[in-house]
Amino acid sequence: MNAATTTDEAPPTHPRSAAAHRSRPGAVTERTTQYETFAVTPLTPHLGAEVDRLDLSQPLDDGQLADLHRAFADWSVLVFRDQHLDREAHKRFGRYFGTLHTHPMNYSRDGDPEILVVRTTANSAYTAGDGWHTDVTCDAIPPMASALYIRETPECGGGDTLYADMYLAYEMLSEPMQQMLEGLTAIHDGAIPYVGSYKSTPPEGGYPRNEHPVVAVHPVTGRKVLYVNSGFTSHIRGLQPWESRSLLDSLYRMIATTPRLHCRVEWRPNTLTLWDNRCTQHHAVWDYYPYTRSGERVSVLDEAPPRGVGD
Ligand SMILES: O=C(O)CCC(=O)C(=O)O
Repeated sequence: MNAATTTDEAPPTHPRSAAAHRSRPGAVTERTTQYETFAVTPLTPHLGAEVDRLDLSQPLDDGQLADLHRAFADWSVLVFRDQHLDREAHKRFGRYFGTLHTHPMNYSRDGDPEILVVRTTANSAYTAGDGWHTDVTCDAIPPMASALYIRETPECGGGDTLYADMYLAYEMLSEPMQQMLEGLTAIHDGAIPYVGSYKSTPPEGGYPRNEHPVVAVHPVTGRKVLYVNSGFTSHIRGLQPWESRSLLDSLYRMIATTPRLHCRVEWRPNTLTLWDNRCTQHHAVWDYYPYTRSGERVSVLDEAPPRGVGD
């Protein structure tokens, strides 16, 4: 078999035709997308957008909320600049999407259980999220969204967050691979990051450990997503350990090394970024040692566990 034959037989590298791409829900056809009450400027045509002129220090009205939910479904990652938020305003924003989540590592900490402090200094042993992951997928019902408000950025630059589009990751797989993964479930184990990476002492009974479909269906858009992540997923149920390891490692490598899947949020002080944990992964880049980056996160509980194809 020569190289040309191999290429001819391979499935297309882009999962959609240009026409299908442009006609999908929420597709970008212009540089700025106008909703009724605000405009957004995309970071890429498929993932991430900056929202223009929405002041989150004030309660939003019904029209703004409808647009916010629409834009969230369209872009998965929304960036709001120049926000001046106290904790109550930050939490009010989170509650537009549901009940606030308590992070499993907050069980032993003083302070507000709904607020996760994200602060890295020259004395930090690690920075939270410095690897590809989706938030807290070890929970039986993982948080559907997180909203991180960064007040302080490193004075010499760096500290961006990368996001990856899990709709597109699924769509870029070949059909036989999609079909195989759709029948599988995987175990997500909180001990991997919280004990393994962060050296935290687990609560009585240990950190949560739960099983979720490898391909999930987004409850709002109905689109399929690849739902395993290197932060939490330990193995795929029912496979030999070596089969599970090599399959997960291949998927993780694809997610980490395919820039087409990614968008990058460059933080400025007083930026809030909201992301959809049901269809994205993210990676906080710790490239700013010994400088300080600091903020707080709220996350929002989903209403139901991730749903598999055919559930
Ligand atoms: O600091 C960041 O940009 C993100 C931190 C993180 O990974 C998280 O909050 O889940």
